Amino acid sequence: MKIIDLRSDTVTRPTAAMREAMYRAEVGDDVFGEDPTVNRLEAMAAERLGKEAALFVASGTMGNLVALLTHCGRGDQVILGDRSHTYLFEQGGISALGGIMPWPVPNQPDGTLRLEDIQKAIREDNVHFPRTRLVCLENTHNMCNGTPLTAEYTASVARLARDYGLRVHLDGARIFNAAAALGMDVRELVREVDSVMFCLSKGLCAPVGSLLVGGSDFIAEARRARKVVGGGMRQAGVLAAAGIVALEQMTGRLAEDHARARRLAEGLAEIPGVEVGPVATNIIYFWLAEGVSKSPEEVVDGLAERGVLLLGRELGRFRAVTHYWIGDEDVERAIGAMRELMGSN
Ligand code: TLP
Repeated sequence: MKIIDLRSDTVTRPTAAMREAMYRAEVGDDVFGEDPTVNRLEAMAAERLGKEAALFVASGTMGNLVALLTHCGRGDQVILGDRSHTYLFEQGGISALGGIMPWPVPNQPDGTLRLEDIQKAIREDNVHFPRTRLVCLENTHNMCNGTPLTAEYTASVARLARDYGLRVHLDGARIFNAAAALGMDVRELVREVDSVMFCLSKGLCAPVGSLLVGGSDFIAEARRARKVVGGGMRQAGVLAAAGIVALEQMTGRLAEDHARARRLAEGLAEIPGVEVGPVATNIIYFWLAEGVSKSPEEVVDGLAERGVLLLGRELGRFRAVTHYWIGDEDVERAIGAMRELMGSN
C-alpha cells in the first residue's frame, strides 16, 4: 500500500532529474566562494526574485535566523505575527542566539498584520525602550490557511516601515506557491521588501536548502552570520545542483498542487462531521464539527492505519499539505479513508 504522506511538503523526495544533477555537480569550497554550482544557484535565485544577491543556507530556520541576525543587533525589537513560523516554531533562536526581542502582533485570519497594529508596536526613541528595527511577514502564511499575501499588502507594510526607518524581512518559505496562487511573477511579491528567505526543500522538492535574498551589502553581512552559526557548507554544490533543478523545473507546476488541495478540501467538506477551512494554496486545515465524538489522536491514527499521514495541530485542527508526490488518485484515497473513518461510506 502506498503511503499518502500529507504531513508536509517538506517530505518531498528529490526527482530523478535532481539526483542526476547532484551526481554530476561540479563542486568547490563554498566558504572560499569557489563552488561553481552554489554560485550559479545564488545568482539564479537573486535574478528570479529581482534582488542583487543571494545566499544558500541549510534550512528555512537558518535563513530566517541569519536574516534577523543581520538586520538586528542585541536588544533590538522585531515586529512579527503571533502565528508566524519564526515566532512559534524556530525555538526562539532569534532571542537565544541574537538577543533580539520579538514583539508579536495578531495575525489576521488571512495572514496579514494590521497596519495600525504594526504602527502601535513601533517604539519611539526613548532610553527605556528597545529599538525597533524590523518587520517580518510570512508568505504564504503556514498557520493562516496557507494564504498568500498580495503584492499591494506587502508594499503597504514596506511603506509604513520605511516611514519609520525600519526594514522588512519576508519569510517566503512558500513564496512560489503564493506567486502561483496569485498568478503573478514572484518579483512583484517581493519588490518592496529588504530581504526574503525561500525554501527549495518544500513544494519545490529539493532534498535540502533555502536561499536568503536581498541587496549585495546585506548578503555580504549575512554571509558572515551564516558562518558563525556553522552554516559554511564547503562542497555544497551537490545540494545546490538539486536546487537549480527545483528553480528550473518545479516552480511552474505548483498550481497542480493547489488544484489537488482544493479537490481534497471539497471531498472532505462533503463528509458529515468534517469542517474545512479556506484553501488558497497547497495547505488545508480541517477539524471535526462540534458534537463528533472522536479525539484528534483517533483521527490521526485511524488515517495512518489506512495509509494516510497528516499532522494534528493545536485546537483539534488537522493539517494536510499537497505536493509533487501526491497525485489525483492519492487525493481520492485520502478522502475515502476519512469517509470510512467517519463511518459515512
Ligand atoms: N515549516 C514546516 C514545519 O516547521 C512545521 C512545515 O511542515 O510547514 N518558514 C515557514 C513558513 C515554514 O513553514 C517553515 C517550515 C520554515 C520557515 C522553516 O523551514 P525549515 O524546516 O527548512 O527550517
